[in-house]
Amino acid sequence: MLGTTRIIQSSDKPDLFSFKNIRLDFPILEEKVHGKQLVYLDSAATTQKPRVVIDTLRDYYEKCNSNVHRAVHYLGEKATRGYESSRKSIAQFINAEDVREIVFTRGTTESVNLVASSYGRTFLKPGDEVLISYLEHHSNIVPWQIVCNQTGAQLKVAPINDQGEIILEEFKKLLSPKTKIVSIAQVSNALGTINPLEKMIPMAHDVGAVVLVDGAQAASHMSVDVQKLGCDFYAFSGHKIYGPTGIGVLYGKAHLLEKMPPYHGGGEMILSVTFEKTTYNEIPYKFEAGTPNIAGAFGMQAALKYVSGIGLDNIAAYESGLLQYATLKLSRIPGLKLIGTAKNKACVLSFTLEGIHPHDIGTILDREGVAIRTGHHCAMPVMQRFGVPATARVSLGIYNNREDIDIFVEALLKVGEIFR
Ligand code: 7TS
Repeated sequence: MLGTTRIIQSSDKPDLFSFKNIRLDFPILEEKVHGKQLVYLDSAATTQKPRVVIDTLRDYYEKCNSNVHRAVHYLGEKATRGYESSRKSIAQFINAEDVREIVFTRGTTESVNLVASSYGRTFLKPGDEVLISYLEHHSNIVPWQIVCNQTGAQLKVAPINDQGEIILEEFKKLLSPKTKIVSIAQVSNALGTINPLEKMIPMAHDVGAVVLVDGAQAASHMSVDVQKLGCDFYAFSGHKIYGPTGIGVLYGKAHLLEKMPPYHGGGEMILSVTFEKTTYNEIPYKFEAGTPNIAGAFGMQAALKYVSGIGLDNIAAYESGLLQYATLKLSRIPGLKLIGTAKNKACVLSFTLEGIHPHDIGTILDREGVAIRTGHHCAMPVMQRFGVPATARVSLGIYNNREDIDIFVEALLKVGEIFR
């Protein structure tokens, strides 16, 4: 159900979706902040939730709440059916070949840690290498540092250019038969760069490495087809795709998941337990110890249905127009420097304003009702690469429009006036 959104039909663009009414699906956008209408420009941190997701969560607790995979009673079966139906929707959403390839996690961070701990600790040995890039979020850096320390493998980092793009020749040079794992974001959260995975994944496979894609910032902005990408693992979070917090996904090719040991031990992930020997459950349950976030899985399914109803290609086209508009408006502001000007970018605008600390920008904008993020965006190496301690970051979602950008730019001009 798409709430109040509407499809407009016109002869030349038959299926173009109207984004005009989408914001009406998001109750939080009615909120006033310091007496001003909220303008939410922090969707890279977390997206707001459409009513259909909120209603699904309430319905779940009012009509369905029960534990999964264990009870024969009505509610237990209903909860299990819904939970597994969500898994199926996720498999379809990213075009996984097999529903068993979808592991529920708490989010991207847990998905990366799962692969680093389980696959990494099992298969990495001294002399092996793990390759990441300068663009990565801390959650795609630190788990690899931990596992490298534990196994004696070495962490290699592909550099980026002044536009914030991975330098492909350098990436290629760092690949060798020693490279066992390549882990790369599809979209950078700090800069918005969309990485050319269609080139990078085959290069990594050529040397025999497995590839994990951190899709945290990608899945809500573009259609994802894991079979077409050819990645071995793909991680994303429910809360960044208009779904609830505390639920996420690890996609893994079945033959890899099958040879990986469990990540957590406990209930659900076993077939039989004696003190002498435990037999593990099949994939994906082997990786889902304990009571999972059942309501989250229901909410995530609702969110995926919602964005699929709009169409990921429509979303990508709409947001690309917004990004162009915002980039043009920001380029006219004196003293403003965009950090991250890749040719291929998603809806993220990181910037500095000469002589003004990003936190001051964020605080003053907040008084105007405009929510942006300031800081290092959990991507400190990116800040170091560009020689700044922090940036101000605007990140857009499907509910944003040109008016939001106009209000933001006007508020930003006020910041300039206050400080100059
Ligand atoms: N990878 C990327 C590229 C991210 O942007 C984030 C979160 C994560 C991983 C971790 O996702 P989580 O859902 O497990 O927390 N990024 C941000 C951000 O840009 N601002 O707040 C969180």
